[in-house]
Amino acid sequence: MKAQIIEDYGRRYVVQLENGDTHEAVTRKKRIDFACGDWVEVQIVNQEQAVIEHFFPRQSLLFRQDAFRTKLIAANVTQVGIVLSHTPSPNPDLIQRTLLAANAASIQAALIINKTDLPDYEACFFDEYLRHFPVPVIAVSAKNGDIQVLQDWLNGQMTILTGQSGMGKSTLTNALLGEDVARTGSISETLNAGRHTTTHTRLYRINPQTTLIDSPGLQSFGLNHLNIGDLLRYCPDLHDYIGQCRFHNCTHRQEPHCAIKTAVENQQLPLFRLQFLQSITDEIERGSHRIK
Ligand SMILES: Nc1nc2c(ncn2[C@@H]2O[C@H](COP(=O)(O)OP(=O)(O)O)[C@@H](O)[C@H]2O)c(=O)[nH]1
Ligand SMILES: [Mg+2]
Ligand SMILES: [Zn+2]
Repeated sequence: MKAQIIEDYGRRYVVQLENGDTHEAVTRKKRIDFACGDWVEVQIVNQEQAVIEHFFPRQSLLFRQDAFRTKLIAANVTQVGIVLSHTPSPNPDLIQRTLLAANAASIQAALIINKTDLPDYEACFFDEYLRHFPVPVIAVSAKNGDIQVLQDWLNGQMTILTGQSGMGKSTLTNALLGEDVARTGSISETLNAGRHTTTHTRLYRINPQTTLIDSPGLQSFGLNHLNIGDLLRYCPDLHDYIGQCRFHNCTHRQEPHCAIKTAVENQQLPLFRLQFLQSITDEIERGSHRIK
């Protein structure tokens, strides 16, 4: 029987059949290459349980990979919404990694600034930063129900909300669904950080054409699966520099005739993009040495 994975707990899943029934599901032989959003073939065990046999071809796959393992984030999504807020403050490295991974997976992205009800919410975002990326920037307040712009962006799409814990992904999910289904957590003010409350990835249907996936907070986003020579292709703002460095696998550090460094020197490109490229290039290099 065909079903969709609507909850992913790592090794256990919840699947939904086409008639709407849900079952807890496990895989055979400890397979973990399934993700929330996957369409799968299942064998029904009883009213509560099922076994996942295999997945059907995917429209997209968002995943991350550090030196040790690959983690599937979601399958078949058409959009990634990166949720940011004033408190906790956003991590620019994580944002850039998520944007790059989304591009590498041919998934469109937007930056969603939540908590616009907070005073001086704009203060933590340097304008230059938000304006730099050629993606929509959507400002909302889950608390005030000021979410119309986000609703419009989501409509007809299958979207995953990602980002650090405490940004308001689950509160937005509840606001969009009009009911409290996703668990949310309050911010620890002394630590200036959100507590982990969403422990697994879960898919919700907003209307028959619109699907939303809420995910646990991300702290890191490994990009070890990518090739250094492909990185610029996955950054629309850097397309002009493809093939412009002298070395195809330029690490944008010591090499002569580095187009990225020159662009930064000439103030055509912000320094944070060079630093970002250097850091992921180093990381991918370290990963490749380890495997060889
Ligand atoms: N002021 C304000 N607080 C919000 C807003 N959205 C979420 N929060 C709070 O931020 C905290 C973390 O929210 P949560 O949805 O659990 O974040 P998640 O970890 O990204 O899912 C909770 O205390 C929420 O009440 C908002 O629009 N405005
Ligand atoms: Mg959450
Ligand atoms: Zn270079």
